[in-house]
Amino acid sequence: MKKVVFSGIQPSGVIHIGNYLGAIQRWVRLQHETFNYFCIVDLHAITVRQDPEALRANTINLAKTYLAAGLDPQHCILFIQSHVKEHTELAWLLGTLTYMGELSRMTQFKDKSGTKGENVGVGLFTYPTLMAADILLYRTQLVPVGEDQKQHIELTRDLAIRFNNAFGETFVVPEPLIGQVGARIMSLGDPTRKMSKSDPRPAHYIALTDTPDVIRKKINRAVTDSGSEILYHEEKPALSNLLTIYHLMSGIPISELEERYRGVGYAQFKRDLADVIIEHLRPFQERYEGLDDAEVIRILREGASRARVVAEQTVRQVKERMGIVVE
Ligand code: ATP
Ligand code: LTN
Repeated sequence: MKKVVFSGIQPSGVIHIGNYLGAIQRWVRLQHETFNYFCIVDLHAITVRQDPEALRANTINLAKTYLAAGLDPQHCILFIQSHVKEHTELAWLLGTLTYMGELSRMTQFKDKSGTKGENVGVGLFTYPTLMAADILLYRTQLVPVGEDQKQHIELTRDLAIRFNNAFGETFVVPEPLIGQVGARIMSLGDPTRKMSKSDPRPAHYIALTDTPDVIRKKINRAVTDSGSEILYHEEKPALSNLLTIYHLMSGIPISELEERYRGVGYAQFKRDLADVIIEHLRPFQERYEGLDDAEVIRILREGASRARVVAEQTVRQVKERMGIVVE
């Protein structure tokens, strides 16, 4: 039996190489060995204010990104979270078992609520119960994500165990699947912060749809560390990040890259890195441009109808176990 995989990305902006290297590229490699659900989590995206037109466009573009990156609808159920209403329903049911203390400790909540004080949206706070619902609806065993999501998966596990203890064995307890390298690609402008879609400074990330010119400019302006050696080292966070990107886009081991660029200046290194990224993204960009909206929407509808069958069963079982009279 193939293991069940679930993962998702928010349509909250343009997809960058951090999302790709930390998540999508790994999903593509995994898809033939597992049974997969890859979701566009629009209900998570609206926990931060979205412009409606932009949200609509980002949702379709994210679906195109999944397809152009190589996710195959023959092997993956691709769908939009809001198309399967059981996600919100299970989120409510799980919310009744979640502690305020647990949610207050979530790093992402602390980061995103920042300076908003009393005016922070409730959705940002309960975000992890919706994510737990996403995962638990499908009897998911593996959740391939970047490092930043580890804490949310820990909470999902705790909720599954808590529910099972209270109401009887119902949920599968999922495991995170986080890469050794690339699980945390850093911002090009500040190597102490992760590359993020909602960063208002586009120069800090490389979008998968950036043109070769833009990629060259962004890499050229990427911050570096003091000194001139090109080494992967904790005291060189900027260079370590650029070497990681180079390695994952070219397949060349980091040690070999260090060797190759010994005594060579940053300028040459950056030129080569930009070329590697441009070449790696070229086939992706060609496929992306060739995708037809109507066909993409058809794939998403079909995905939702397949996902719904499983989601409905899970919610029914959960309600029965909790003593809710089902229709
Ligand atoms: P936002 O800025 O809107 O919060 P994001 O860029 O952090 O968005 P998400 O939609 O939250 O992206 O994440 C989608 C997937 O990409 C998740 O699996 C997440 O762990 C992964 N991911 C996000 N940023 C990075 C990064 N910098 N490096 C590696 N993986 C990442
Ligand atoms: N919170 C995740 C996106 C997400 C997700 C999920 C990832 C929502 N539901 C379920 C894996 C499994 C993020 O990347 N910000």
